[in-house]
Amino acid sequence: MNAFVDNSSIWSEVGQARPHESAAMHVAGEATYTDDIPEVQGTRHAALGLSQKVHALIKSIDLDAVKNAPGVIAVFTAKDIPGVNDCGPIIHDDPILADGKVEYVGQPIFIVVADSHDHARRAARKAIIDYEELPAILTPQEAKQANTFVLPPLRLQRGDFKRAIDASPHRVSGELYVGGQEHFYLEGQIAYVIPKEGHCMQVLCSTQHPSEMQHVVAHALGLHSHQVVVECRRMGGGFGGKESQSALWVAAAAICAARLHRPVKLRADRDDDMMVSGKRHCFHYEYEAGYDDDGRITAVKVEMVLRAGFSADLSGPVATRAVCHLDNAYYLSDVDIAAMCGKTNTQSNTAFRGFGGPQGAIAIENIIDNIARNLGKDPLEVRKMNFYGRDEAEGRNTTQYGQKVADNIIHDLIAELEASSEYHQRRIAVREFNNKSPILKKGIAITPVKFGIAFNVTHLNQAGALVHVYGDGSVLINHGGTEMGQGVNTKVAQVVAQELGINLRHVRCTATDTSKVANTSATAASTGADLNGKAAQQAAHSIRERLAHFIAKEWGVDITTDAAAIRFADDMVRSDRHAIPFTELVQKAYLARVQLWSDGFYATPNLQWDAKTLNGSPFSYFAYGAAVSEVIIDTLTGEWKLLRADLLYDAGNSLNPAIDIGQVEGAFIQGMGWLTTEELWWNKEGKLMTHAPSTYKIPSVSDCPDHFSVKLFKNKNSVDSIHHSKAVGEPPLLLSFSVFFAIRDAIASVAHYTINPVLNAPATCEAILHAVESVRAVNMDHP
Ligand code: MTE
Ligand code: LUZ
Ligand code: MOS
Repeated sequence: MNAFVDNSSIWSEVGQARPHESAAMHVAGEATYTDDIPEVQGTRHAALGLSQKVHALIKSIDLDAVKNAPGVIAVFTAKDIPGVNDCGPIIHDDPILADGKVEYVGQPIFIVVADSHDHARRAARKAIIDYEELPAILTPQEAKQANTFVLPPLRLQRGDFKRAIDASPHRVSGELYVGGQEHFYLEGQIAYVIPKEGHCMQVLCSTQHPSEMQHVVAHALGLHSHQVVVECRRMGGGFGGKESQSALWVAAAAICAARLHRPVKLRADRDDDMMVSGKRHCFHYEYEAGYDDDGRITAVKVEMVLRAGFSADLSGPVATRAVCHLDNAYYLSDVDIAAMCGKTNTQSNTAFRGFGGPQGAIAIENIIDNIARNLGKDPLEVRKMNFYGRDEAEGRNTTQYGQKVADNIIHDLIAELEASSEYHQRRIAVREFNNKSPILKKGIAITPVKFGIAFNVTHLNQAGALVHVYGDGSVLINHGGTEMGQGVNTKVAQVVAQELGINLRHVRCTATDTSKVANTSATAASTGADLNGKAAQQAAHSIRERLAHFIAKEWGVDITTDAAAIRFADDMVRSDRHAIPFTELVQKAYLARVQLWSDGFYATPNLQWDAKTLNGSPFSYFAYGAAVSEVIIDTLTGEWKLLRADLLYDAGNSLNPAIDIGQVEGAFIQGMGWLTTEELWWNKEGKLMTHAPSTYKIPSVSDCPDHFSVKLFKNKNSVDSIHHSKAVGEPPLLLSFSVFFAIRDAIASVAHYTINPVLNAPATCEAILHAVESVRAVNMDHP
């Protein structure tokens, strides 16, 4: 292939603030989700029968009442699965249907198929199951106590923690608990499976990982991968919850379809979805850190235990990312970090926006917040002091896992935000307000983000694409990424339009389809546009090359010496002396039998990781950001409000600033929900009681602050990412730390900032009130 020709000086589809490719269809209700696909005649509907016990042996299952319920066609249990009873993504410890034993309330035991969704759901409740109950473990702390883990513990040490802590002038130690989070995608889990000739299966489903769904169905049915086609047009949100955990629903529907030779749809209603599926891991931390008089950290030890749930799922890579994000934006010289995946009798926790990164980074932010208050300093000052160095000469540029921080822009980014948000003036104003206001108290905090981009499992960093140019000049792209609202299709289409020098309106992306691009990775780790953008660019580049060679010959232009002699821009193709509309060139090329479609492939270069020693350079680059949040709390009720938020995010050369700003806003508000109002609560019997919006409170539009400023930092990715952009999907979720620490700042004002409030996440109104009262009590004891 010839050298890459950059046409960005004459054409710019990339970098434009284009609306999401489906925006008009979204608002018109025209966009097709899995449940909107017209049903094939004879379609049956499935529902899952769920465990009522948290941990028990199944003595007997009486399904007579289920079978005799109105509309019921069949009932299937584990023994009816034609292939392997497993849907685990890495370790095979995830039964599709419980076999002899249940390990959480909500675990599927059987599938009932009926003539309607309603009949299936009603029938599913009629089973009589005899259990022999076993002792259960619900919290990560209990799991650690009992020494029960789903995977071996991880430990990363650098330097000499013991020596460093002994030599530290000051120390801080304590515990922290940060709760989990329900994904609350608007579209629940769903799968629609249609049997085809030769035992083949067509699977239409809502998933971030069509290739994994293909494997799961093949294994469960004893088929080859080439007999299973998985298609996903779009999701109504995934947020990590449809990376591995769409598998159960897909497998269950496929088992029914195979056994009945009928199309079967399984659509989870909200309560079942929340009872069955895994969530963000909650974390419990024990920490000890040393620091000097200025607040510079000299030693850190953190032991994290996460609630994995009953099986491994993605807990291993989540724990690894937590370990690799404990540093956030800070250089930590001597560290001892441990992460343990506690096995609990709860839903199997999974990927959720940030994938352990937020849980790792919040631990160090909490330590820094404590250090600042202990020293009576502005936490921003302590944060800055601990940042990675600007350049290698300072010797403060290597992460605890050995990767060089080569492009550290956090100093400049924070400086810009500090100025534009008037942080210092407002911090003074907050303190003045608090002096005069006995009941309502304000708080402010500024927090940074550094987030590693790439799957931390190296081989997953690959993608493929297929680009077709049709005779009329219109372009159709199929790539391995999936659309969940994040705009990957818009961005990939912009990349292809850029490459071919044509208007975006001529380019469209199809549904993701395992029969078009094979062996794809999940759309996850924020790499969707990075990976699939590069693959599609390569495919489009091949087509452009062929067209350029063809027309150069026609025109008698020599492109072997000057690759830029043929230029693609503005729906035209030009040389110094000729011009032809792109469409006309395509027609000419077709008649001359030039191949007008191409594949493309991309594998992220320069990644290296040793999973045993937790050492290497697992990330392609780092994305940065920072946020300032100002809150007000009511010290009599614990109620609070976010008054103002100023966000600055480094999207590199943004592929689409409109979409990126939307991603930053959404991630921030989603993170704020995680750290404040969203509380998962299991009762003593181990039943999740917060399994509907009535009891589980996600943020609403009215929770957005009146003053909400979201800006992109002017930067260009120093590595050769797609058009030097940076990923945006997950990292801005960590910007919500500023809300949590602003609340903590407001609480601390009650004792004139002399006491570190004990505050876990989520900081619900109750938790805030409790923390205020505890701080007041301590203040009274030691005036
Ligand atoms: N944005 C929307 N609207 N819906 C989603 O489900 N998922 C997030 C993020 N932004 C999500 C989203 C998560 S968890 C990831 S990993 C990325 O999008 C995945 O897409 P990308 O890699 O194309 O950014
Ligand atoms: N690693 C990662 C992963 O960093 N993010 C992910 O989403 C992921 N998923 C599966 C395996 N490793
Ligand atoms: Mo996102 S948690 O990597 O799907």
